[in-house]
Amino acid sequence: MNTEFQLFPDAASTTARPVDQLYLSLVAFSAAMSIFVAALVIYLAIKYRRNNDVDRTQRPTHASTEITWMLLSLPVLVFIFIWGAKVCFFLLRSPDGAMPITVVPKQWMWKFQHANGRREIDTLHIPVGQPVRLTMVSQDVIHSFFVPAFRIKRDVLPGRYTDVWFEATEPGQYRLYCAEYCGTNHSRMVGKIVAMTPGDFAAWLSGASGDDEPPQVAGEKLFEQLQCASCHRAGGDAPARGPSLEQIYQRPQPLASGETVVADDAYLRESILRPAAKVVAGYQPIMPTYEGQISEEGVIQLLAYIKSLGSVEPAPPAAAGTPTGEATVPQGAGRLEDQR
Ligand SMILES: [Cu+2]
Repeated sequence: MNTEFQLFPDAASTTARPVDQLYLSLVAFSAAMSIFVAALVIYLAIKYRRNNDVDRTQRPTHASTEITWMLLSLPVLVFIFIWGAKVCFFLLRSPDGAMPITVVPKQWMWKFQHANGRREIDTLHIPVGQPVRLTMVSQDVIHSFFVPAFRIKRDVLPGRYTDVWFEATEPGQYRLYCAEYCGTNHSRMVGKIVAMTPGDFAAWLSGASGDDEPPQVAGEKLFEQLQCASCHRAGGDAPARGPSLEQIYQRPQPLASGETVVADDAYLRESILRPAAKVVAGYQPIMPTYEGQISEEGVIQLLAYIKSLGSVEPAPPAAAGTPTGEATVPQGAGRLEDQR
């Protein structure tokens, strides 16, 4: 972390280069255009000033001037659009196998949890050379996760999961900011990212304390404590009052409304907090709401437990030969482990 003045922040992630190239090219292009237009204005103003003896008979029409400008600028702007879209998709799509970390900020701190349960506040340790994917949801108002050295910024919203990924390239410490005004101490909602070599990171991660339960273990306890199993038990003799949660993750669910919804994080979260919103076909809307009774971290733990009960992988793109929408081989328990 460099405290002296820098025109540009460090460039310490794989996203920094493409973002900088695009940004600096746009700045250079805009500067060149501004200088060109300004120079033209000055030149023509002097040349065609009143009483100057010049040929004024060849006046271009407005239409021809505008069509020329459009034809000249169109390819340039389309080129910039395609370039920008490429960088945008690169930033939005996290690579497979990215290391999962959950982020639940609140006024005014950043709370992180690693897949093995290790928790941190306002400091996030990560390995260099490995993509990291943050799943984020706010406990209160809108915050924004901003690491200038990585050139990433993503809003963190209450009530909705957002994610962001990055891959650090240089060990070191980098500033983390909240980039959305979130109340009195917003300006103090800062932290740091500590990028470590993979060896150092593995050693650091294994230093989890006794309180740092893996989310799926904490989730299973919460599941029992809230007595979810009394309706959502697997098997059993009497017909269950709620659908079984075995291998439910990413499985298409037929709804009472006739629609079908994939049981992803957003759907499972909604079904815990607002069970009546999307009731599975064949069941009564009798589940009570858990809104206000479970924290966002609790919901994430429950989701981790539900995922550990197995999942169906989302259907691969059509090119893979599997018809879209058809579920593929269920993954055994421990999907979280697989992702590590
Ligand atoms: Cu904030």
